Amino acid sequence: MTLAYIGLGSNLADPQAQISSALAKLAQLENCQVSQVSSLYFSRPMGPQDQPDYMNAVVAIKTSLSAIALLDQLQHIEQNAGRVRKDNRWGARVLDLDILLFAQQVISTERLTIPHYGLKQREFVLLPLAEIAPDLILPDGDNIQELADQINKNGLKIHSKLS
Ligand code: ROI
Repeated sequence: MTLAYIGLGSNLADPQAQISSALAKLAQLENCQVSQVSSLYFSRPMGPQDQPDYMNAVVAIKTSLSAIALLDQLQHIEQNAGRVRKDNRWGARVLDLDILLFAQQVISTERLTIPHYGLKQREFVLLPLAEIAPDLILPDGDNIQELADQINKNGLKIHSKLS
């Protein structure tokens, strides 16, 4: 089994409901077991500011899937939530599910960049990740808690517990 971390984000169509429902779907995936869930956070949009605030969370899963098979499953969940993948790379979205880390693997292909390219620059990823995995060390040797302590929180706040 591989320990992987997944980032969840939404700023459209009832973000809190989107994230809880995505979590339920993750828990139902075959070959996946959700082992830890962060709090649900409010965050300011990164990118264009003329979009609603986001809700973000991070979960740890144990899976026997390969990284690419996991990505297929996550994209399936996104599509069922009504996510349209088009030219809105920095725009509002109903649901975003990103593989942040896949054990200590480093993957760089057309479909996958792991660790996630924005991990170290995004307070809405680092803080929830440090909440559930403070001792985590990235493949490049950086310590999650230290990165989380150093980043500008940009108004990030805990909204509620997820479970
Ligand atoms: N901003 C925040 N706060 N949270 C996100 O999940 C998020 N996702 C994105 C972009 C548009 C970069 N901004 C975000 O994809």
